[in-house]
Amino acid sequence: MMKSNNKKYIIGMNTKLLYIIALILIVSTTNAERFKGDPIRKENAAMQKAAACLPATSSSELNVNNVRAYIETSGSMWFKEIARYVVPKSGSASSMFAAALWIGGIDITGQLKLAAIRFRQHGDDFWPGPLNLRGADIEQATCTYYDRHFIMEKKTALEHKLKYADADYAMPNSIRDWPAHPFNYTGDKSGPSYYLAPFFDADGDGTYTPENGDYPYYDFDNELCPWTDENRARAARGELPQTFETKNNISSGGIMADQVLKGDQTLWWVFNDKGAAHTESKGSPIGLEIRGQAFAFATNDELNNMTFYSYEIINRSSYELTETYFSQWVDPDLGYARDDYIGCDV
Ligand SMILES: [Ca+2]
Ligand SMILES: [Ca+2]
Ligand SMILES: [Ca+2]
Repeated sequence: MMKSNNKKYIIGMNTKLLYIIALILIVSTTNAERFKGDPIRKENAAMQKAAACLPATSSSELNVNNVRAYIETSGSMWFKEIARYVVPKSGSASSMFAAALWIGGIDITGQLKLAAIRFRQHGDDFWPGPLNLRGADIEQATCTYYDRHFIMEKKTALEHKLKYADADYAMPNSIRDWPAHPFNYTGDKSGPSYYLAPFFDADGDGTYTPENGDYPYYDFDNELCPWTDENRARAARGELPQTFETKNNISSGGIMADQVLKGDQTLWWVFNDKGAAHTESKGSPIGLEIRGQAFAFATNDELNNMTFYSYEIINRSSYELTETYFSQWVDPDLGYARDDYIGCDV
Protein backbone atom coordinates (compact mmCIF):
# COMPACT_ATOMS: atom_id res chain seq x y z
CA MET A 1 0.00 0.00 0.00
CA MET A 2 1.44 3.35 -0.99
CA LYS A 3 1.22 6.06 1.60
CA SER A 4 -0.43 8.97 -0.16
CA ASN A 5 2.80 10.89 -0.70
CA ASN A 6 3.76 10.24 2.91
CA LYS A 7 1.33 12.82 4.18
CA LYS A 8 -0.26 12.12 7.51
CA TYR A 9 -3.87 12.90 8.14
CA ILE A 10 -5.93 13.32 11.23
CA ILE A 11 -9.62 12.53 11.01
CA GLY A 12 -11.62 14.34 13.64
CA MET A 13 -14.98 13.34 15.01
CA ASN A 14 -18.16 13.69 13.00
CA THR A 15 -17.51 17.21 11.79
CA LYS A 16 -14.48 16.57 9.62
CA LEU A 17 -14.31 14.78 6.36
CA LEU A 18 -11.62 13.46 4.18
CA TYR A 19 -12.20 13.48 0.51
CA ILE A 20 -10.13 11.79 -2.10
CA ILE A 21 -10.41 11.24 -5.77
CA ALA A 22 -8.42 8.40 -7.17
CA LEU A 23 -7.56 8.20 -10.79
CA ILE A 24 -6.86 4.64 -11.68
CA LEU A 25 -3.20 3.76 -11.97
CA ILE A 26 -2.15 6.39 -9.46
CA VAL A 27 -1.43 3.85 -6.79
CA SER A 28 -0.81 0.23 -7.43
CA THR A 29 0.51 -2.82 -5.71
CA THR A 30 2.90 -4.23 -8.24
CA ASN A 31 3.64 -7.42 -6.38
CA ALA A 32 0.22 -8.17 -5.00
CA GLU A 33 -0.46 -11.77 -4.22
CA ARG A 34 -2.83 -12.93 -6.88
CA PHE A 35 -6.35 -13.96 -6.15
CA LYS A 36 -6.35 -17.70 -5.77
CA GLY A 37 -9.55 -19.58 -6.40
CA ASP A 38 -12.66 -19.63 -4.29
CA PRO A 39 -13.31 -17.62 -1.17
CA ILE A 40 -12.25 -19.31 2.08
CA ARG A 41 -14.75 -17.77 4.41
CA LYS A 42 -15.55 -20.71 6.68
CA GLU A 43 -13.08 -19.67 9.34
CA ASN A 44 -15.03 -16.50 9.89
CA ALA A 45 -18.53 -17.95 10.05
CA ALA A 46 -18.69 -17.57 13.81
CA MET A 47 -17.62 -13.91 13.65
CA GLN A 48 -20.19 -13.19 10.97
CA LYS A 49 -23.04 -14.70 12.96
CA ALA A 50 -22.71 -11.96 15.52
CA ALA A 51 -22.77 -9.29 12.84
CA ALA A 52 -25.34 -6.55 12.54
CA CYS A 53 -24.93 -6.57 8.79
CA LEU A 54 -24.85 -9.35 6.26
CA PRO A 55 -22.15 -9.18 3.56
CA ALA A 56 -22.89 -6.96 0.57
CA THR A 57 -24.17 -8.86 -2.46
CA SER A 58 -24.96 -6.17 -5.03
CA SER A 59 -22.96 -4.94 -8.01
CA SER A 60 -23.31 -2.62 -10.99
CA GLU A 61 -21.42 -1.75 -14.13
CA LEU A 62 -19.89 1.59 -15.00
CA ASN A 63 -20.20 1.67 -18.78
CA VAL A 64 -20.83 5.16 -20.14
CA ASN A 65 -17.58 5.40 -22.11
CA ASN A 66 -15.05 2.96 -23.57
CA VAL A 67 -14.67 1.05 -20.27
CA ARG A 68 -16.89 -1.58 -18.69
CA ALA A 69 -16.04 -1.67 -14.97
CA TYR A 70 -17.67 -4.03 -12.48
CA ILE A 71 -18.26 -2.34 -9.11
CA GLU A 72 -19.51 -4.01 -5.91
CA THR A 73 -21.27 -2.35 -2.99
CA SER A 74 -18.80 -4.23 -0.77
CA GLY A 75 -16.01 -1.78 -1.56
CA SER A 76 -14.39 -4.30 -3.90
CA MET A 77 -14.05 -3.43 -7.57
CA TRP A 78 -13.29 -4.81 -11.01
CA PHE A 79 -13.40 -8.58 -10.49
CA LYS A 80 -15.85 -11.31 -9.74
CA GLU A 81 -13.91 -14.56 -10.08
CA ILE A 82 -12.45 -13.19 -13.32
CA ALA A 83 -11.27 -9.69 -14.21
CA ARG A 84 -14.14 -7.45 -15.27
CA TYR A 85 -12.44 -4.17 -16.15
CA VAL A 86 -12.84 -4.36 -19.90
CA VAL A 87 -11.29 -1.89 -22.38
CA PRO A 88 -12.49 -1.32 -25.04
CA LYS A 89 -15.88 -2.21 -23.75
CA SER A 90 -16.91 -3.94 -26.96
CA GLY A 91 -14.10 -6.48 -26.44
CA SER A 92 -13.16 -8.96 -23.74
CA ALA A 93 -9.66 -7.81 -22.72
CA SER A 94 -9.22 -6.60 -19.16
CA SER A 95 -6.51 -4.20 -18.05
CA MET A 96 -7.10 -4.32 -14.28
CA PHE A 97 -7.92 -7.06 -11.78
CA ALA A 98 -8.95 -5.71 -8.39
CA ALA A 99 -9.16 -2.54 -6.32
CA ALA A 100 -10.45 -1.38 -2.96
CA LEU A 101 -10.13 1.39 -0.41
CA TRP A 102 -7.58 0.91 2.38
CA ILE A 103 -7.58 3.17 5.42
CA GLY A 104 -5.94 2.85 8.81
CA GLY A 105 -4.94 4.97 11.78
CA ILE A 106 -4.28 5.06 15.52
CA ASP A 107 -6.97 5.65 18.15
CA ILE A 108 -6.60 7.49 21.45
CA THR A 109 -5.35 4.38 23.24
CA GLY A 110 -2.65 3.78 20.65
CA GLN A 111 -4.49 0.90 19.00
CA LEU A 112 -4.32 0.38 15.25
CA LYS A 113 -7.69 0.60 13.47
CA LEU A 114 -7.85 -0.71 9.94
CA ALA A 115 -10.30 -1.26 7.10
CA ALA A 116 -8.66 -2.89 4.08
CA ILE A 117 -9.89 -5.60 1.75
CA ARG A 118 -8.22 -7.36 -1.14
CA PHE A 119 -10.19 -10.21 -2.70
CA ARG A 120 -12.90 -10.83 -0.03
CA GLN A 121 -11.55 -14.38 0.26
CA HIS A 122 -11.66 -14.23 4.05
CA GLY A 123 -14.66 -11.99 4.52
CA ASP A 124 -15.44 -8.30 4.62
CA ASP A 125 -14.34 -5.04 6.17
CA PHE A 126 -17.11 -2.97 4.57
CA TRP A 127 -20.92 -3.19 4.67
CA PRO A 128 -23.64 -1.21 2.93
CA GLY A 129 -25.41 1.69 4.55
CA PRO A 130 -24.91 4.88 6.57
CA LEU A 131 -24.07 4.74 10.29
CA ASN A 132 -26.22 6.10 13.06
CA LEU A 133 -25.02 9.48 14.32
CA ARG A 134 -25.26 8.19 17.87
CA GLY A 135 -23.26 5.06 18.49
CA ALA A 136 -21.83 4.80 14.97
CA ASP A 137 -23.71 1.54 14.54
CA ILE A 138 -26.26 0.26 12.03
CA GLU A 139 -29.28 -2.06 11.86
CA GLN A 140 -29.57 -4.95 9.41
CA ALA A 141 -32.61 -3.40 7.68
CA THR A 142 -30.52 -0.35 6.86
CA CYS A 143 -27.62 -2.47 5.55
CA THR A 144 -29.98 -4.42 3.35
CA TYR A 145 -31.72 -1.38 1.90
CA TYR A 146 -28.43 0.25 0.90
CA ASP A 147 -26.97 -2.88 -0.69
CA ARG A 148 -27.39 -1.20 -4.08
CA HIS A 149 -25.88 1.46 -6.29
CA PHE A 150 -27.92 4.51 -7.14
CA ILE A 151 -27.08 5.09 -10.79
CA MET A 152 -27.49 8.56 -12.24
CA GLU A 153 -26.57 10.18 -15.53
CA LYS A 154 -25.77 13.85 -15.79
CA LYS A 155 -28.09 14.25 -18.79
CA THR A 156 -30.99 12.76 -16.79
CA ALA A 157 -30.47 15.26 -13.98
CA LEU A 158 -30.15 18.13 -16.48
CA GLU A 159 -33.35 17.16 -18.25
CA HIS A 160 -35.15 17.12 -14.92
CA LYS A 161 -33.70 20.51 -13.98
CA LEU A 162 -34.92 22.02 -17.23
CA LYS A 163 -38.24 20.23 -17.71
CA TYR A 164 -39.57 19.24 -14.28
CA ALA A 165 -42.46 21.69 -14.54
CA ASP A 166 -43.47 20.73 -18.09
CA ALA A 167 -46.86 19.12 -18.43
CA ASP A 168 -45.54 16.32 -20.62
CA TYR A 169 -42.55 15.51 -18.42
CA ALA A 170 -42.53 12.18 -16.60
CA MET A 171 -40.09 12.07 -13.69
CA PRO A 172 -37.84 9.00 -13.93
CA ASN A 173 -37.70 6.68 -10.94
CA SER A 174 -33.96 7.35 -10.63
CA ILE A 175 -34.77 11.01 -9.93
CA ARG A 176 -37.75 10.31 -7.68
CA ASP A 177 -35.88 7.70 -5.62
CA TRP A 178 -32.59 9.58 -5.39
CA PRO A 179 -31.23 8.80 -1.87
CA ALA A 180 -30.94 12.37 -0.63
CA HIS A 181 -32.28 11.30 2.79
CA PRO A 182 -32.35 8.02 4.74
CA PHE A 183 -35.05 5.66 3.43
CA ASN A 184 -36.62 5.21 6.86
CA TYR A 185 -36.03 8.66 8.30
CA THR A 186 -38.27 9.31 11.29
CA GLY A 187 -36.78 12.55 12.58
CA ASP A 188 -34.75 10.59 15.10
CA LYS A 189 -31.51 12.56 15.28
CA SER A 190 -29.61 9.59 16.67
CA GLY A 191 -30.14 7.75 13.38
CA PRO A 192 -28.31 8.31 10.08
CA SER A 193 -27.60 11.81 8.82
CA TYR A 194 -30.63 13.44 7.19
CA TYR A 195 -28.42 14.30 4.21
CA LEU A 196 -26.89 11.52 2.17
CA ALA A 197 -26.56 11.81 -1.63
CA PRO A 198 -25.91 15.31 -2.99
CA PHE A 199 -28.90 17.24 -4.34
CA PHE A 200 -29.51 20.80 -5.42
CA ASP A 201 -32.22 22.30 -3.24
CA ALA A 202 -33.88 24.48 -5.86
CA ASP A 203 -36.81 25.52 -3.65
CA GLY A 204 -34.58 25.99 -0.61
CA ASP A 205 -36.72 24.02 1.84
CA GLY A 206 -33.85 21.85 3.03
CA THR A 207 -35.46 18.64 1.77
CA TYR A 208 -35.16 16.82 -1.53
CA THR A 209 -38.34 17.78 -3.39
CA PRO A 210 -37.78 16.85 -7.06
CA GLU A 211 -41.37 17.80 -7.90
CA ASN A 212 -40.27 21.38 -7.12
CA GLY A 213 -37.18 21.25 -9.29
CA ASP A 214 -34.59 19.77 -6.90
CA TYR A 215 -32.18 17.50 -8.74
CA PRO A 216 -29.24 15.16 -8.12
CA TYR A 217 -26.49 17.69 -7.77
CA TYR A 218 -24.25 18.03 -10.79
CA ASP A 219 -22.51 21.38 -11.05
CA PHE A 220 -23.77 22.06 -14.57
CA ASP A 221 -22.35 25.58 -14.80
CA ASN A 222 -19.06 24.97 -12.95
CA GLU A 223 -20.15 27.34 -10.23
CA LEU A 224 -18.36 25.33 -7.58
CA CYS A 225 -15.02 25.55 -9.31
CA PRO A 226 -13.33 28.61 -7.82
CA TRP A 227 -10.10 28.33 -9.73
CA THR A 228 -11.24 29.60 -13.08
CA ASP A 229 -10.46 33.22 -13.88
CA GLU A 230 -14.10 33.75 -14.74
CA ASN A 231 -15.31 32.48 -11.36
CA ARG A 232 -12.69 34.49 -9.50
CA ALA A 233 -13.95 37.59 -11.25
CA ARG A 234 -17.57 36.67 -10.52
CA ALA A 235 -16.75 36.14 -6.83
CA ALA A 236 -14.96 39.49 -6.72
CA ARG A 237 -18.13 41.12 -8.11
CA GLY A 238 -20.23 39.35 -5.50
CA GLU A 239 -21.92 37.16 -8.09
CA LEU A 240 -20.53 34.01 -6.49
CA PRO A 241 -19.84 33.43 -2.81
CA GLN A 242 -16.26 33.57 -1.61
CA THR A 243 -16.64 30.16 -0.01
CA PHE A 244 -18.77 27.25 -1.05
CA GLU A 245 -20.39 26.95 2.36
CA THR A 246 -21.94 30.40 2.17
CA LYS A 247 -23.48 29.77 -1.21
CA ASN A 248 -27.26 29.79 -1.19
CA ASN A 249 -29.17 26.71 -2.14
CA ILE A 250 -26.45 24.15 -1.50
CA SER A 251 -27.98 21.34 0.50
CA SER A 252 -26.91 22.24 3.99
CA GLY A 253 -26.15 18.74 5.22
CA GLY A 254 -23.02 18.64 3.17
CA ILE A 255 -19.98 19.55 5.17
CA MET A 256 -17.47 19.40 2.38
CA ALA A 257 -17.67 22.20 -0.08
CA ASP A 258 -17.68 20.16 -3.23
CA GLN A 259 -20.23 17.59 -2.17
CA VAL A 260 -21.46 17.18 -5.68
CA LEU A 261 -21.90 14.45 -8.26
CA LYS A 262 -19.17 13.92 -10.82
CA GLY A 263 -18.95 12.42 -14.27
CA ASP A 264 -21.44 11.84 -17.07
CA GLN A 265 -22.49 8.60 -15.39
CA THR A 266 -22.29 8.17 -11.63
CA LEU A 267 -22.71 5.15 -9.38
CA TRP A 268 -23.42 6.55 -5.91
CA TRP A 269 -23.51 4.36 -2.84
CA VAL A 270 -22.93 4.53 0.89
CA PHE A 271 -21.07 1.97 2.94
CA ASN A 272 -19.37 1.64 6.32
CA ASP A 273 -16.70 -0.29 8.19
CA LYS A 274 -18.78 -0.86 11.33
CA GLY A 275 -21.45 -3.33 10.17
CA ALA A 276 -19.61 -6.30 11.65
CA ALA A 277 -16.15 -7.58 12.55
CA HIS A 278 -13.43 -7.11 9.93
CA THR A 279 -13.17 -10.69 8.78
CA GLU A 280 -11.00 -9.85 5.76
CA SER A 281 -8.19 -7.83 7.38
CA LYS A 282 -8.83 -8.84 11.03
CA GLY A 283 -8.37 -5.13 11.80
CA SER A 284 -10.37 -3.27 14.44
CA PRO A 285 -13.29 -1.29 12.95
CA ILE A 286 -12.94 2.48 12.85
CA GLY A 287 -16.52 3.73 12.59
CA LEU A 288 -16.34 5.15 9.07
CA GLU A 289 -19.27 6.08 6.87
CA ILE A 290 -18.15 6.32 3.27
CA ARG A 291 -20.13 7.86 0.41
CA GLY A 292 -18.64 6.47 -2.76
CA GLN A 293 -18.87 7.64 -6.34
CA ALA A 294 -17.64 5.60 -9.30
CA PHE A 295 -17.88 7.81 -12.35
CA ALA A 296 -16.78 8.25 -15.93
CA PHE A 297 -16.96 10.77 -18.74
CA ALA A 298 -18.03 10.10 -22.32
CA THR A 299 -15.64 12.19 -24.41
CA ASN A 300 -13.67 12.21 -27.64
CA ASP A 301 -10.29 12.26 -25.89
CA GLU A 302 -8.34 10.07 -23.46
CA LEU A 303 -10.89 10.64 -20.70
CA ASN A 304 -13.09 8.24 -22.62
CA ASN A 305 -10.73 5.42 -21.59
CA MET A 306 -10.69 6.35 -17.88
CA THR A 307 -12.81 5.72 -14.82
CA PHE A 308 -12.71 7.68 -11.56
CA TYR A 309 -13.55 6.98 -7.93
CA SER A 310 -14.17 9.40 -5.11
CA TYR A 311 -14.81 8.68 -1.45
CA GLU A 312 -16.26 11.03 1.12
CA ILE A 313 -14.97 9.52 4.36
CA ILE A 314 -16.73 10.45 7.60
CA ASN A 315 -15.45 9.36 10.99
CA ARG A 316 -18.64 8.65 12.98
CA SER A 317 -16.75 7.28 15.95
CA SER A 318 -16.29 9.27 19.14
CA TYR A 319 -12.51 9.33 18.90
CA GLU A 320 -9.97 11.07 16.75
CA LEU A 321 -7.97 8.89 14.42
CA THR A 322 -4.35 9.99 14.14
CA GLU A 323 -1.49 9.01 11.84
CA THR A 324 -4.11 8.06 9.31
CA TYR A 325 -3.11 6.65 5.97
CA PHE A 326 -5.42 5.88 3.12
CA SER A 327 -5.12 4.82 -0.47
CA GLN A 328 -6.78 3.05 -3.27
CA TRP A 329 -5.25 -0.42 -3.32
CA VAL A 330 -4.99 -1.76 -6.85
CA ASP A 331 -3.97 -5.13 -8.28
CA PRO A 332 -3.39 -4.51 -11.99
CA ASP A 333 -3.35 -7.43 -14.39
CA LEU A 334 -2.73 -6.48 -17.98
CA GLY A 335 -4.41 -9.51 -19.47
CA TYR A 336 -2.39 -12.53 -18.30
CA ALA A 337 -1.04 -11.67 -14.85
CA ARG A 338 2.37 -13.33 -14.89
CA ASP A 339 4.06 -11.36 -17.68
CA ASP A 340 3.24 -7.83 -16.59
CA TYR A 341 5.62 -4.93 -16.11
CA ILE A 342 3.45 -2.48 -14.23
CA GLY A 343 4.49 0.56 -12.28
CA CYS A 344 2.77 3.59 -10.84
CA ASP A 345 3.10 7.33 -11.18
CA VAL A 346 2.99 8.94 -7.75
CA1 LIG B 1 -36.29 21.10 -1.73
CA1 LIG C 1 -1.47 -8.23 -10.60
CA1 LIG D 1 -0.04 -9.57 -19.04
